[in-house]
Amino acid sequence: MEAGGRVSWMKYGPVVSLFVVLLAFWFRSPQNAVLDDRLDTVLSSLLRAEGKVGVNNVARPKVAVGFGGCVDLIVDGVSLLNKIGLPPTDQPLHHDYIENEVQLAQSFAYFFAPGAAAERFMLNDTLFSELVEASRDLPGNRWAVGGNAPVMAGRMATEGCDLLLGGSFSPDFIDVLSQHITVAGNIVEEPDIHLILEYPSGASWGNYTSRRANRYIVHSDDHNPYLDSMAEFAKKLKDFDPDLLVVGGLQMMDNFPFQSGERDALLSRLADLLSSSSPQIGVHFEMASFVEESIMEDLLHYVIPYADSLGMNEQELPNLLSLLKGSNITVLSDPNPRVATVLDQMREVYRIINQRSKDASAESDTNGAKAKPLTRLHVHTLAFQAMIVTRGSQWKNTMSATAKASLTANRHVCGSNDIDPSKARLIMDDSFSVSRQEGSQRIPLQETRPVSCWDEEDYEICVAPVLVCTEVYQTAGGGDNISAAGLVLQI
Ligand SMILES: *[C@@H]1O[C@H](CO)[C@@H](O)[C@H](O)[C@H]1NC(C)=O
Ligand SMILES: *[C@@H]1O[C@H](CO)[C@@H](O)[C@H](O)[C@H]1NC(C)=O
Ligand SMILES: *[C@@H]1O[C@H](CO)[C@@H](O)[C@H](O)[C@H]1NC(C)=O
Ligand SMILES: CC(=O)N[C@H]1CO[C@H](CO)[C@@H](O)[C@@H]1O
Repeated sequence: MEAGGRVSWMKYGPVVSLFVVLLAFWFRSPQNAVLDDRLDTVLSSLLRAEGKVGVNNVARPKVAVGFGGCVDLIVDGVSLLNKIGLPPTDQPLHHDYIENEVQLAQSFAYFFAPGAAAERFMLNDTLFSELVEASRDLPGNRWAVGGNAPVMAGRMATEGCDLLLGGSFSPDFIDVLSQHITVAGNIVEEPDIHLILEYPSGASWGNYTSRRANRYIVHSDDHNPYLDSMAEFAKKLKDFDPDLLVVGGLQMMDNFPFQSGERDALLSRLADLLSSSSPQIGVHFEMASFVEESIMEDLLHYVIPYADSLGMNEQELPNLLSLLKGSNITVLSDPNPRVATVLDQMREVYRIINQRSKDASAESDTNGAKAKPLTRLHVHTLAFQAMIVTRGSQWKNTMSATAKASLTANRHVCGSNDIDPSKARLIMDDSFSVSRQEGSQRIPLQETRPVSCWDEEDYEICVAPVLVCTEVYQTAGGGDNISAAGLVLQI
């Protein structure tokens, strides 16, 4: 009986397979098939848009990037908290900096549930060391080169640029950097470590479930807050003669216990460096998670006036705007904002900064330091990339740069250069409104031309959907990779 049974199965095998295949087709809803086709078309169209222009590989563009860097220790956030036996708190709370375990639990819970990116200084060395020790032998942990400046430099080196990187690193750290990166700074024995608590979408910690994948970062730096590579960097800058100067990593100064007047002096030196660079050299400033109001005020005074270009995420944009409008900083904003909301905020930031720059030039044309107009604003969100670029400014290829930024978002988060459409999802709507103002135009998302660009006032706006990665490898460093990838096509 048994043998006969097997024979008949073998005989009917092909028929059964065919039946299974048909069944699969039957169950694959037409809606899913349409979605898959749509995703494939968006992907191939984005790749085409990205490939329209290349980086000049013969005369490699030269980019100087500061400041600092660290070694990232990347772990699963919930596993780490469980390992150190930190119970979920019933009180999610915002803290400017972290002093003890209870504050860590409250602060983590505050950002974990909405899935918002956050980064906090840990004032308690003992607790920080304990967390690092616990992370060292946590299964699945990873070490990586971290910090805004090294990550942006790394991405730009990969894309075909030569780099001058301002930071004080250990010899081991320098060894793993690309050969196209020259370091300007001091040699230090122990690099600063940043602890990256990653979590996927839908992760749970106690009663909390994360609404999207993201990370919570804690650091307790000794070197980075002092921008101690700045003097070396400034010295080498002239000979290096860059096409673009990029500044990031200043959030390491946020809530750091400086002596009085110390931070001011550092930022004032940075302002001198930026304002004394040749006006033809574009300056890009990459924002980050700032919570200390006074340092944000300092940025408005010492850094932003000398930047031609700004890069930031959906949390940092409303924070900056709120401050520009004279209100308090915003600690937590919608992690999945609509296109119209983001564009309105971008227009306002662009308008206010340019107004301030005009006012400043009118006032102080006698004594040196000229404020520059803002000519480029790039906002990266989970669902889409958006750029505002002044018409006739030095920034080229905005459409392709927006496409490249969007593709880089998927590549980084999925951890693979080749984009697999089966691990991607479009979460941007089928069409978006260009503003929240009533009667605003709606722009349909066209699969064959996914990057929408149009003119307004004195600038062009481009918006590209992101093929959101569904199998997250890493979110930390995403903004830096994305911003850097967008910049390389625009120099
Ligand atoms: C989790 O939720 C339950 C029921 O809503 C509640 O009794 C409990 O106190 C909560 N625990 C925490 C840690 O918030
Ligand atoms: C710092 O952390 C350690 C270890 O968690 C803790 O014992 C100590 O009380 C903390 N210090 C402060 C000032 O909270
Ligand atoms: C805004 O900041 C001021 C000064 O730090 C503070 O007193 C006030 O409570 C804050 N307002 C809000 C709404 O957070
Ligand atoms: C996907 C991707 O390219 N991610 C990169 C982001 O930047 C760091 C530093 O340059 C790289 O190591 C990652 O591979």
